[in-house]
Amino acid sequence: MAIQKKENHFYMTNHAFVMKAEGLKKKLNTQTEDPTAIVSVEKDPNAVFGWKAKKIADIESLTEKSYGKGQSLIIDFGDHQVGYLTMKIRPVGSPPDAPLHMRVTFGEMPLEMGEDFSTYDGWVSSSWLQQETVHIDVLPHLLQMPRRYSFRYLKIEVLDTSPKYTVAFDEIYCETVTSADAKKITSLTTTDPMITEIDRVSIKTLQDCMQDIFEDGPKRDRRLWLGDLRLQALANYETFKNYELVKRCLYLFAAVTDENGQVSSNLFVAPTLIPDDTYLLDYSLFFPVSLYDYFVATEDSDTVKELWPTAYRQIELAFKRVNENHLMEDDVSGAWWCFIDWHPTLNKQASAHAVLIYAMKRAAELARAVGDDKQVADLETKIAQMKKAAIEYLWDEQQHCFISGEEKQISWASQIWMVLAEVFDTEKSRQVMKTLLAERPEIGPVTPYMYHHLVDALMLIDETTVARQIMQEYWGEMIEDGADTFWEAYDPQNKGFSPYGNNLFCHAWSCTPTYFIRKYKMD
Ligand code: RAM
Repeated sequence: MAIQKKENHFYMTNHAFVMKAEGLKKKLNTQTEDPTAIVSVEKDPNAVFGWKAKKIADIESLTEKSYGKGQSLIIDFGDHQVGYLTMKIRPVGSPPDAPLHMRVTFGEMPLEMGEDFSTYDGWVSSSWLQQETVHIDVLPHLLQMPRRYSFRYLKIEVLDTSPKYTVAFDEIYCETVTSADAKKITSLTTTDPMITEIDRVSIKTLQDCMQDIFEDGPKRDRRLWLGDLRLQALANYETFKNYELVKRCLYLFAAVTDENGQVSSNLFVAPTLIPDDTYLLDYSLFFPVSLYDYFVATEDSDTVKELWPTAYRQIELAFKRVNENHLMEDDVSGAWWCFIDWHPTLNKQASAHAVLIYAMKRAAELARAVGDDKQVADLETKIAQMKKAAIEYLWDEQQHCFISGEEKQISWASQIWMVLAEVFDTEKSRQVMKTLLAERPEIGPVTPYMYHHLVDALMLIDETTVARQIMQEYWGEMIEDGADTFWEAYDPQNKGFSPYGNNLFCHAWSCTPTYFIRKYKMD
């Protein structure tokens, strides 16, 4: 993937859309969460990330002990939290004759409590690691940390006090924030404990990512990405039903496009609304798809009417890559042109071709809703042409699978997306999935994002039992491996895999089992 710094990144702002999005911003729900235990962490070769936590004392004993130079403690909040931390710190001994100097580390998993952050050498910035050092001049002190953290564990290291005093912690709590309303969740009827647990963890994942916008991850990037938004919105319709938040995010994307009208793959919302200079073909196409899903969930035709031109434009722009044979052109420049999944050697041509068909189908429904018959007809012609091209150029009858790119790569992603695009009828698609699951090509899914599409494809062809089994195995294994919210990346064949050299745990795009469980009454 080539990450380029662009000197001139032009974009256009539709101020009316910005205002509309701002008008939909709501006060976040807050709650105070107390820690549950004092723990220690130790290396464990059997743990996915090499570390495990062990309770060493009840939280009630917190106030009994005081800490001096070189001493530390680890607090467990018992579950994943997103919010602001407060600590009541009291000096013990002589009057403090020097400031308190301490380091505070927040971690979603035990490994972040065990490993030394200074050794981090992944390619995303180390500034995302949640660690601060603070000096406190006057004690006792109520420390209210100004930044928002995403964590379950908290490590406090006393770097120095003075030989004459130590410090004790009388109270530690987290003020959590979310735009999700837990009261909206209805209970499941299942007696299957695994389904109940997968549903609960999915909802918690979604809840912790629902802030002013649908964030991709509450620890990093804390940003609105279209691919993530699409899946979060689907899970949200079945759970929290916060339709306004989806609407807000759709307006935000439509408000800032490049000079051609393309929506960015992701947005910054502070200090002001700014589109990132990364444009991805599939993510832009998920704008019409997300608008369609929103329409199905809400029947809000006013929003569809207003955002339809932006939605249609994404289809038009994607066509710049479609050649005279109605085939999506591959990109051989090495640029990051399309996402699909984080597999490092995945060829994206076939998947991109299929995503465009998938998006056009939804766009045709939107065109129908806004009453534009010409666009409906045009889209339907293009869908038919591209389906034909998929079979002609990307289908290998002998190997019974779709191929992609110059090297005719066979991947899970290509088969899954072609099934989702309904290039074949249900029966033939079923055969494609059967071959896929029997042959298990090497270029497999590496994130819950791709697993979502695998389960989705199986549901589409009514392979409910297999879909349920894969969902249970994949997300269930993550729970067994210690997930209290679902993670950004998880490859059961290569546990601990991370596209960045370090892992981001709680992550939006992994929250969709609750969507499947509730939408398809999998309980
Ligand atoms: C990651 C983000 C996001 C995803 C993109 C493609 O960095 O966390 O979830 O949509 O990449």
